[in-house]
Amino acid sequence: MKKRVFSGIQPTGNIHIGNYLGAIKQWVAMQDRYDAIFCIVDMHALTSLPDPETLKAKTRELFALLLACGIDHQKSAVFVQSHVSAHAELTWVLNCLIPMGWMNRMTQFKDKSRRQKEMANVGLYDYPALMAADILLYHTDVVPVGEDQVQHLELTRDVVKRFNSIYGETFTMPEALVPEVGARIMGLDDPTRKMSKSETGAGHAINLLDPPDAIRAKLMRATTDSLTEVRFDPLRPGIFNLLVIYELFTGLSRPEIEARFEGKGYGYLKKELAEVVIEGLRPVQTRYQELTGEAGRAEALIAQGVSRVQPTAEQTLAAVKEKVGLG
Ligand code: ATP
Ligand code: LTN
Repeated sequence: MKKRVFSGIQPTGNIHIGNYLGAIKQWVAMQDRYDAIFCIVDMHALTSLPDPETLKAKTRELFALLLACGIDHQKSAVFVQSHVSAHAELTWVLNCLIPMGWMNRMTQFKDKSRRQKEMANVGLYDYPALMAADILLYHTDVVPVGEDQVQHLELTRDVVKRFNSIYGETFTMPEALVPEVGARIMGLDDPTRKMSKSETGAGHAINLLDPPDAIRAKLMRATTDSLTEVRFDPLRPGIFNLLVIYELFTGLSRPEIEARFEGKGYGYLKKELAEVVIEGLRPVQTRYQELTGEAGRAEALIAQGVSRVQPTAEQTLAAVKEKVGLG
């Protein structure tokens, strides 16, 4: 039997090459070896109270983009979190089991709530419990995530230990899988901060649906330094980031890349990189147009995704309710 992989992505903002290189590409590569489920976590996105129309539109856009990036609907299940109500229901049970002390340690909540103070919502605080429910409903073995999510995975593992020790063996113990290269693509305007969907600066991120001219313009403006040598040097974050993007799009080795740019300036690298990124994204953009161009096609695939995962989610939830005495 293949191991179960589960991961999630929020339908907020525009999907960028950081999401693609750091997450989606890994997911695509995993679908043959694993029994994979990918979830568009719209209930997690609700914690930032997006405009309702935008949330709905972004959920559909992201669904089509995941398929356009190469997630194969025949091999993997892709679905929308809020379409399976077991996620919310299991979250409540987990809420009653998770000590506040565990939640109070979550650095993502501390970071995200700092600016909002008392106005930070309870959903944002409870975000890790919903994430644990996502993972545990499907008996997940492996969870591919970025470094920033490892603490949430640790909490999920603690929940498994606690639940299983109180109520008997119920949940599968999941493991995080953090990619090495590309774990963190940095912002083009500020290479000391990770490329992020919630940063809105025009030159910050390359989005998967950006037209070629926008990609060229953003890369030409990317922040570098005042040196000239093109080398993989982590102490020069701007040029390092551009080289990592080049590496991930071309699959070339670092010595090969350094040899290719020997004696050439930053401008040359940026021009070459723009063409590599444009060519790399072209098939994704073409498939996206095909999928969304046909009325009703994406909606039908969304419904199919739900029907594939719902039975497992409901079975797990029923077992949990039985164990804790609900019903
Ligand atoms: P935000 O920064 O607005 O919270 P995000 O861009 O981090 O959003 P998520 O939906 O939180 O996006 O993450 C989706 C996936 O993309 C996760 O697996 C995450 O680790 C990965 N990811 C996000 N940003 C980057 C990045 N800059 N480099 C590599 N991977 C990233
Ligand atoms: N919190 C994650 C998204 C997410 C997720 C999950 C990832 C929600 N539920 C379950 C893996 C498994 C993020 O912000 N990247």
